[in-house]
Amino acid sequence: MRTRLVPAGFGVLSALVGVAAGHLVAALTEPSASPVLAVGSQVIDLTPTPVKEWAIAQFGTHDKAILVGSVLAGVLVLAAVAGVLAARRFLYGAALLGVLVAVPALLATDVLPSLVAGAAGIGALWSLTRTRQAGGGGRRGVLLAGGLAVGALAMGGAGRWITSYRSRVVEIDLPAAADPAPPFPTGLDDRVPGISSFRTPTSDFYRVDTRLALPIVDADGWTLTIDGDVEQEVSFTLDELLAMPLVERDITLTCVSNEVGGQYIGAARWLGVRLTDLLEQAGIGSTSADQILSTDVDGMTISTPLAVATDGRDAMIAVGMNGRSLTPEHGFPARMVVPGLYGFVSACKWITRMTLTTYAEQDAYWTERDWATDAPIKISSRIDTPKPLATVDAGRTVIGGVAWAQHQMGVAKVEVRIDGGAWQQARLGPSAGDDYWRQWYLPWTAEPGQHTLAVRTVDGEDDVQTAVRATPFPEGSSGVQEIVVNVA
Ligand SMILES: Nc1nc2c(c(=O)[nH]1)N[C@H]1C(S)=C(S)[C@@H](COP(=O)(O)O)O[C@H]1N2
Ligand SMILES: [Mo]
Repeated sequence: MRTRLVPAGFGVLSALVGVAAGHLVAALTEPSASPVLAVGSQVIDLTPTPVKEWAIAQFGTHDKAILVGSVLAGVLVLAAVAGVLAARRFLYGAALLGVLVAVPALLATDVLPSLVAGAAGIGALWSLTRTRQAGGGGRRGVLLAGGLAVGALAMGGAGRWITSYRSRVVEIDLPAAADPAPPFPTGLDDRVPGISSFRTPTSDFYRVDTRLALPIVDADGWTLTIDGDVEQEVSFTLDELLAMPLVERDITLTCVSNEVGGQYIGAARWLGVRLTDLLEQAGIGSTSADQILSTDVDGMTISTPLAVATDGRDAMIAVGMNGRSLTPEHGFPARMVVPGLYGFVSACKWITRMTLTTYAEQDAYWTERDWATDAPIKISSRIDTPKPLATVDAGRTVIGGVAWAQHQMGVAKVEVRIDGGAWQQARLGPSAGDDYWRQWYLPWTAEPGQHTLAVRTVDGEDDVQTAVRATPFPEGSSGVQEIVVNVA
């Protein structure tokens, strides 16, 4: 047993040296080409939709950390086997380690990190195996192993630091809006403790995308191209976009994966160029296209129904969020925002291209995976306070939260039901427009015992939030949130 434990450890250590070296090289070139991330990205793309939904539901925003951890664990187990093999026939072990590294090389956009990972890993395995076979199992072996472990830590740490440095927030000077939003009203933030803030701070804004590493986009070299079925292909640099008249709007973004009562929703003030102003320059007067196929810096695609995006709503290519440039997480330097459509069919981050085409001709990432193509955000509402299963002091308290009916003439009413009784009308916070969510609250004299609270929205067209449950796939969840609280 012990005789195998040491070579297995050599295998694991060699793989760590390789992975760390690959990570460092990727940090300097293309961070997403780091070997473990390249495999992880492929797993994300190949995972069937129901499994993805399950993972998002189980692990929430930790889904990616868990995925990367699992890939790394798998690599290390196989690397242990490679170490044991290498102790008998070095070539076999080296070959297995080579295969482990070859897989990411085939999947990544850039093979250099994988090649370096392979060379470093096999080199480490060779030196460890040889030192032991030369009878240097004692002090020299320990020194070598220690040195390699420190080296792996240093390379991995340096890679991390370089990546975060390169994807740091870059502030661009944003011109004032030609068409500003009205002054932002004071919400209920201070009056109803525990309620979502009326405007979501960028640092708290939910993040949903398929990426494991943030892209590194150089604002100076970035362009946005409009092509496909247009009169003339046009491209804009960031400076050219900023020189156009900018609109400023308060818009609530929602993810189709948001479960009833979920957290994948955020409300911000966006600054950008009207989508129709850009499309006009390309000329779409006589186009037969029915979709805008947006492409991001790495080729991720998002489709948007052309008719919806150009129906007069405030669709834009945004360059600013909450008064600053976009952060790397939220699409720097530019992204699409379309009020009323779920993010997966509208909100392409790190956008570089809009191709006018048809759904019959070209599929986007989610369309290929059978999600809806035209997906308006369903009206819904959420209880922020009290929290599910919370224990509340008996007496006067408040039930409060947010409700949304983007682009459906907004939220007209919010109703709360306590213990299956009649729906009672909640009080509404101020309005920041129909494309923005609304805060609400209901004073409540809580009697001791267990209580069930439910909430629903009525929109400006008198449509009532349905109680019929639907899963996020394929066009968004529905149902009424119901929570249980204890009053003591
Ligand atoms: N390039 C790119 N853009 C993307 C995505 C993505 O995976 N890649 N995800 C979309 C989805 S599903 C949503 S809900 C929104 C989320 O935007 P946020 O992360 O800024 O909240 O971005 C959209 N834009
Ligand atoms: Mo989403």
